[in-house]
Amino acid sequence: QLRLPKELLIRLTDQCQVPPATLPFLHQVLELYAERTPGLHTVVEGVMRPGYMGLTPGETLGHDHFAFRTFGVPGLGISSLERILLPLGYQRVEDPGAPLTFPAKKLVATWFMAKDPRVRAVLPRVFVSEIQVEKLSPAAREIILGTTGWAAGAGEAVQVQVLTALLTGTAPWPRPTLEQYELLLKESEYAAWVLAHGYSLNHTALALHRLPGVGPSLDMDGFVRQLSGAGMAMNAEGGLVKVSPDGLLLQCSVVADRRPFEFSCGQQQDIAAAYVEFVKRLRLPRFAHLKDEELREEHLRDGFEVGNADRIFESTTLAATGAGSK
Ligand code: OOG
Ligand code: NI
Repeated sequence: QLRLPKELLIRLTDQCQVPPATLPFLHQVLELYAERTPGLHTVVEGVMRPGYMGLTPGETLGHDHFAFRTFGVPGLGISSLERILLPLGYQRVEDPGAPLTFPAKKLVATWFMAKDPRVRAVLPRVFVSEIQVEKLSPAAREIILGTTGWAAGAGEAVQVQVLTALLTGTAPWPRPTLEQYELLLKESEYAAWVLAHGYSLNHTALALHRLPGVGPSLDMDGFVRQLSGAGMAMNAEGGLVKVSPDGLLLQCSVVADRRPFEFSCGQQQDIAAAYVEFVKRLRLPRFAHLKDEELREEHLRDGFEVGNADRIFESTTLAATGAGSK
C-alpha cells in the first residue's frame, strides 16, 4: 500500500519493542514528505541506490532524524509534539542545562529519542524547534496569534488538531494569504515556513554512518560532490559540510525544493518546501579500542550541535532556494 520508496522504510526486526502505532505513524509522515520532496527521489534514485557504498537491493537507508518546526504559542510549540511522541515510545532528551538556542533566529529546539535503547539505531531521533513568537514584531505576532489564538483555550482538543495535521501533512490553522506569508518572510523565514506548512515534516536526515560498506570512513566532501554532480543544489552556508567543534558530527543538506503553494483567495506561488539532510556520526573517543565491525549506534557521537543546526536551518531560505540555484 505504501508508495514510499522501499529504501526509505523504517524496519524493526522486533516490533514488540515499540507501540503498534509508531511505525505506521512515522511512515505516514514520511510518505507525505516524500510526495512533496522531489529532491529526495533524486537522492534515492540518482545516488544512494543499491550498489552504492555497499547497499544491497531491498536494504533500507537509515533515518538519523526527522525534523519539525512549530510556533511557540500556548497549546502548540514543542510541547504539542511531545504529547504525540511520548505515547509513541519516545522520550525527550534533556540537554543538561537548557534547550538548544538560536538567539538571532529567535528559535529554541530540543530532540527526542526512542525510550527503548534496542530500537535507537532504527527509529529516527526527532528534532523539534519552535519560534519565540513573543520576540517577533507586533505585525508578525498579530498574524501568528490571529491564526493560532484558538489553541490557547482549546485544551485537549488542540491535540486532535495537531495529530490530524501531522497525519495529513498540513497546518491546524487556515491557509494564510500571500500578503501574510510575505510579511512574515521579511522578518523570519522560519515563521513564514511554519505559517504555510504547519506540521508537515521539514526534513529527514539520512544516516550516512549506517551505510554498510563505508559507514565510518565515508568522505563527506566527496559525497557532497556526488550530490552536486547529480544536479542537487547544496546548502553552502558556512561551508558545504557542517562540522561540530568536537569534529564528530558531520552534516550537510540539499536546499529545499520550491513548490507551488495555494494561498487563501486562490493565489498561488512557489515557496520553499521540504529538504533532505545527511548526517555522519563518528565514534566517541572512549570507544577507540573497538573494531570497525563492533561499532554500533551507541558508540557514536549522539545529539545535535547548535553551530551546525544554525546553518542547516538556512536550507529553506530564499538565498539558498531562490531562482538560479536549481
Ligand atoms: C532544523 C535545522 C537543524 C539539524 O539536524 O541540526 C537540523 C530545521 O531546518 O528546521 O535539522
Ligand atoms: Ni536535521
